[in-house]
Formats: sequence, C-alpha cells, structure tokens
Amino acid sequence: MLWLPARCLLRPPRRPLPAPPRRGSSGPGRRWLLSTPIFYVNGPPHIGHLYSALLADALHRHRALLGPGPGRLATGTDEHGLKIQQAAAAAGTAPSELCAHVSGLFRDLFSQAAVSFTDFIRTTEPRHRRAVQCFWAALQGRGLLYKDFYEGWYCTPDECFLTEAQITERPDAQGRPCKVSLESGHQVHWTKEENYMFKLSEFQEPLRKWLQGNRHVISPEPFYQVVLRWLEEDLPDLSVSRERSRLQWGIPVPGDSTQTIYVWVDALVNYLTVAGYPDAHHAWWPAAHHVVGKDILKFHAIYWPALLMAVGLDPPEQIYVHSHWTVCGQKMSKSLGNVVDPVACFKQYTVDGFRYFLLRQGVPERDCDYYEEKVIKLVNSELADALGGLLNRCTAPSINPSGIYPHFSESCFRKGSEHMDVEASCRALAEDYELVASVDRLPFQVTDYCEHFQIYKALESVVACVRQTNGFFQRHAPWKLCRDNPAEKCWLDTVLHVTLECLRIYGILLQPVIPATADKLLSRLSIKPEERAFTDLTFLPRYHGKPCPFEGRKLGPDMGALFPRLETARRRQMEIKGLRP
Ligand code: ME8
Repeated sequence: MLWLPARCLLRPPRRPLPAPPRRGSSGPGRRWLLSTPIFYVNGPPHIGHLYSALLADALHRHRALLGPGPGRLATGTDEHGLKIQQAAAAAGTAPSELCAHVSGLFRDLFSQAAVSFTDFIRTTEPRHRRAVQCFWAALQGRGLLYKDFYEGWYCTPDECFLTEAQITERPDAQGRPCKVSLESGHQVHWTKEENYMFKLSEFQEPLRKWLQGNRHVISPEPFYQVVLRWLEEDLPDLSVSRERSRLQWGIPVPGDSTQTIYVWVDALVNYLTVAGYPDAHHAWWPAAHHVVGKDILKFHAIYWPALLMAVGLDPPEQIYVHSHWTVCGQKMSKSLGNVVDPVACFKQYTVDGFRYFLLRQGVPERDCDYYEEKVIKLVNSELADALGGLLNRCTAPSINPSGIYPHFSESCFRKGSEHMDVEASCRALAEDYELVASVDRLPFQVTDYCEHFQIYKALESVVACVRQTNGFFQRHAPWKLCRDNPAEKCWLDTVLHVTLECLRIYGILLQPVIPATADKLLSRLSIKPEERAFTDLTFLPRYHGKPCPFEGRKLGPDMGALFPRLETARRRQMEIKGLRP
C-alpha cells in the first residue's frame, strides 16, 4: 500500500474548469436600458433616493463587466405637478427655479456617488415635452381617452387619486380629524373636476396575461404576487389630466388648453424619452429594466404597462422593486426631522463605505434600518479589516520584500486526484482546495445573484470568500516561512500568489459596488484597467495549467491602507477635543 500524506486523502475530486459566464437576460450583446425612478424636486435627495440609484448603478456596472454590449443607465428628476407647484409657492420662488436648484442637487449627489448614469432627464426639457405630447396623441388616436366629470380623494404628496377603501381618518397635528391615504399616511382632499380619463379597465385582462406569461418580470417574487392580487380587484379607468386652472405647472393637453397632463403619465413617459421616443426608441424599447421603490409599484406594474400596451408598445422587460430604509427604526420624514443627508454620510463614511453599507445591508424584500453604529461596524469589519487587512498582510515588504506578484509552484499546490501519489512537496490542505473551489465558483454566484436583483447576497458570498482567504493565510502563516530555504520559499511564494489571486478576483467583482476601493486594490496588485472584466476572472490560471500574466510583475506603488477604519462622530469629536473616549 502506498503511503499518502493525510492532506492528499482529504483532497476533493478533480473539478472541471469554470464554464463561461451564463448569458442570461442581462448577458453581453443584449441591449439594456436601466432606469431609476425620476425623483420629485420638492425636497433635497435623501438616502432612499441614493439607494435606488446605487442599485441601478451596481447592476449597470456589473453588466458592463460581462462585456461591452450596449447598455444605458438613466436617472433624473420629476419636475411637474401640483406638489412642485405648491412647494415653489411655499418657498416663494418660481417653480422653474426650484426645479433647477433641486435637480442640480440630485445630479451632483449622483455624480459624487459615482453613479454611472448615461442620461439625466429633467421632465421640463423640450425633448420630454415632445415625447409626452406624442404619447398623448397616440392614446387619443387609438380612442383610449374620453372626457368625464371626475370626483374623488386626491393625495397631492403622492400625486394620485384614491378610492374610499384606500383612505382612513386620523387626527392631524392639531388633533382635528383628517382623511389620509392608508398606504402613505399623507393627507387627501376631495376634488371634483372635468378630466380626461384613460380606459385602464380595458387592460385588466391583457395585464393579467402579460404577468402570467412572464413570471419573472417583477422581482423579488413577493411583489409579483402583490401585483397579481391588485389585478383581482376592480381596475377603474384612470384620470389622466387636471384642470389647468388648478395645475399650471405641467405639460398642456395637446389641443385643449383647459387641461394639464397628469404628472404620473408625464413622469412615466420619461423612460421612453430617454430611449429616443418618438423617433428612435425602437433600438432600445422594450429592453427597459426599471428599478423602483415599493411605493410606486402600482404605477410601474399596472399603469405603465397598460399605457404602453395602449399605444402599441411592449411592457418593460423587467421591474426590480426594493423596500424602504428606516432610520433608527422610524420612517424617514421631514416632520420627524430624521431625513438622512447622503452627502453628510459620504463625509462620515466615505463614498465607497456608504455605497457598500447600503448595497450590502439593503434587502429588496424588506425594509432595512439605518443607524450610525451599524454602518461603522459593518464597514470596519468587512472592508477595513477583512479585505484591507488581507491585502496589507500579503503585500507587506517584510513578507514580500521584492514587491512582485510571486510565482505559483504546482508541486506545492498539486491539482487533481491524478497526483494523489507520494508527493511530499505538496503542502496544500483539504481546506485550501475548498478555498480554490469557492473562489472558482464565486463569479458565477455573483452574476446569478445580480441577475436576480440580490446584490446583498452577491456581497455576502464575496465576504465569505474573503474570510476563507484570511483563514488560508493564517493557517499557513507565511511570515514563519524562511525565504533562504528553497522549498519553503516555493511554498511561501505560492501562499502569497494564491492570496493575491483571490484578492484579484474580489477586486474585479467588487468594482460595481465600491469602484474607487476596487480600483485601489487592483492597482496595488498591478492589474491593468484592461484586465478587469469578467473574461479576466479565470482564477489561479497556473493551478489550472495555464500561464499567469501577472507572475513576476512589480506590484503597484500605493502601500497605504486600502480602507481607513471609521469612527463614530462622537468618538471623533472627543478625539478632536483631546479627550479619550
Ligand atoms: O415617487 N427608502 O418620486 P419620489 C428607499 N417622482 N427608497 C426610497 C425611500 C426610502 N425611505 N424613499 C424614497 C416619485 N425612495 C416619482 C417617481 S418615476 C416615473 C416617478 C426612493 O421623489 C424609491 O425608489 O417620491 C421610491 O420609489 C422613490 O425614491 C420615490 O421618489
């Protein structure tokens, strides 16, 4: 009987090389028009708005990693409607000035947050006005609009009509009874006027069929079920204009100067405007993928597809829905004074730190809570310590004095079961093969999670691998190996090589979430910009019998910490004052 070292007995069976990335709906070569909601300009942006934009940005960046297929990301501001008209009046300013100012705040925030938008639309732009008026003409041309006297409860903050069943009574700030929307809690007012109505009721069956034939069009799945349930109820016709005497800040109905187009029809058409409607949208439509908050699901999953069907266009390909951020357990609201300013968060946690927090902690299916300690704990433990610490340890001059991407030695880290003979030079243990298997799988897991709008899970799987790599490094304690002994040097270099290879994969995969930190990491590993795509994700090529282009390369010069440890605002204040916390 042959003598086998225990570590060889534990080795897993030979694995096939990783398959090429899955070509799903978001795969390379397909057009993809991603969008965020367009945001109201009645107040400055908060972390909820930023979250929607970051989700879309991460999907957009991840898709770009898959290949250079044509993709766009549109965001922008929703500037018409009663709500904006009233906000401008309350601020004593012209609506156009309010819009320009607040729209600029959104644009600046998204630029600062590194949101990779390719278009920023404002609904006050001429290109949009033209698109909305053409869209209206198309609805009218198909006989789907009629004029009627309409009365009902109108909720200005939500810009929508509500039925009796959708409202309730609550005391206002002075204790007087007042009617509010059941869903948003915002006050409603009784309104009666002559409006244009859209024959929404005619689309109940087509909408049901569309949803039943496209089970994955709305994700996560619980939101798909919600929409199906809505479609079991009555679907009344929709009022799609307001009297101009009441609402001047909006796009007039073509050919009827007494009416203004309903702000939601105006806003939804933005997705067509950015696609080039009415002349050039066919190249992009219906490759629309909308990221929306749960509060505006009905507008996107019922009204919008029905309006599109009404003008003879296909509904969007995908609607990604996310839940809301609360702050210290409470809903964010101006009246509670707990609205969190994203720019202040960037100052406190850095842009990448806060991007990471929102995308790692945000679970689309349920509301998530923000508070300072939670951000600091997560970011310190996962970015500063686990990832940054690992990079720091394996590139430290004391352990890698030549400062190069070290060589991998096959004899120290043998591949496959055919080598399960007397191979004393092989130093790898069963857990090390598990690490290789995990990192080999990781790109596919991450892509799968991203395609299912589970960015938090993609990050969870990266973090699990980072922890596994830290375990690998700790287990083999390369700082104890002697460079002067040729056998030990081979193994020392191999341990460093494997660790750097792991970090290279994590750096590439983290680009969509923490672009600046990933760039710093990859630059330190001396991975060139053109070597950071999905096709470069072949992990540990030398182990798989292929050449490794990085071996022997001089590492990048930046030896600073990858990510600074964060401190609470209170602790920083105390330090500034010279007090020890
Ligand atoms: O509804 N947590 O604009 P809006 C997470 N103009 N996301 C949040 C959030 C929170 N607490 N609060 C808001 C409108 N959001 C319309 C949209 S689209 C054609 C027109 C995000 O300024 C979330 O995406 O009220 C929500 O759907 C959106 O902001 C609402 O932004």
